[in-house]
Amino acid sequence: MKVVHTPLHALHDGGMELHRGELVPCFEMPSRVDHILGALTRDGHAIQAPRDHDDAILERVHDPAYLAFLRGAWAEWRAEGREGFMLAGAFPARGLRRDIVPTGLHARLGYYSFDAGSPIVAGTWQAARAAAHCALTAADLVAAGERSAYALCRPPGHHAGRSTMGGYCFLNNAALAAQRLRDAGFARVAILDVDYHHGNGTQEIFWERGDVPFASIHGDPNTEYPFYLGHADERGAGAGEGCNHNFPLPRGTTWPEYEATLARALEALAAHAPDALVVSLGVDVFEGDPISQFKLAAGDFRPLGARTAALGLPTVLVQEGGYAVAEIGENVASVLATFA
Ligand code: Q9C
Ligand code: ZN
Repeated sequence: MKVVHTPLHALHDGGMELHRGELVPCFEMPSRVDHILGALTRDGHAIQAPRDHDDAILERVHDPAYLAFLRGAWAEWRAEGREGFMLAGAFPARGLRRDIVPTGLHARLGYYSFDAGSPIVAGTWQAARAAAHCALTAADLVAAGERSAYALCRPPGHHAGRSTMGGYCFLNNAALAAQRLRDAGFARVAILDVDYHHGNGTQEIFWERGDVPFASIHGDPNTEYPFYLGHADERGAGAGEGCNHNFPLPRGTTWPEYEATLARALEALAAHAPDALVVSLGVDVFEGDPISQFKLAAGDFRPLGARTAALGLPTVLVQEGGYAVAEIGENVASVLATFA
């Protein structure tokens, strides 16, 4: 399978995140990519660089003012004499105004964030932009006739909404890939999100659209991040009514339960008769993941991939989470092997 990768991801190295009341080193770290690249190179996949895209293409999915904020945030931070990393500390929750985009930098940081776990550093914009280019390039490869392609995206993307960052995500790589496939002529593009965490950003972006059905299998938001979206009763609205499919599962879920749910998710997507598929491939469902609570074994990633590949659709796989760094390469390689 063709793999799209660039070393520019390493420009984003977040530093610290607020994790349950404690500042800890970021789980989402550059070495994740080294392990994935190592395993995929060993397996003989062809690695290629992304094509550079104009920033205007990002506006197919994201709010221009949000993009301008991300692009300039670090320079503004430095102009205030600050260093280190940017983390939001206040958010426009219930009872507070969201109709005014504030002028101050820290006010805007909170306005555009939904958590305090996604630091912005000097290279964040460049890295996020490069990750988006990986996803767009993988979509272009599939549009040009490849059966499948894999975008080694970092930072990840599925928590990023139209104008919201969070969950280590800034630009929604999977949403950009899906939109790119739509723009290339695929009439309906399904998105399957198997990351442990609900793909709240992707759901939000396509909520009112009938052309990009979305299914997500994830930890129950009652106890699992991102907490405030991802329940089974969220079905989409307007033209997208009935096109959103959430499958929350309890902590401790193992393969038999997961497999049955995956079958239901794939069936739900197939009912929309999609012409192409985007997979938000988080491997944080692995039992050794340090921040997630499902119990899939390393050997479960092959059948996970095989069931998904059996849909028989042109497929773009986009890397999302996975924080058991030593095992992440093997787990991703197992999924990709089934698409070959
Ligand atoms: N600060 C993805 O897997 N952090 N994002 C939870 C610890 C957020 C995971 C609390 C986890 C986000 C792409
Ligand atoms: Zn995740």
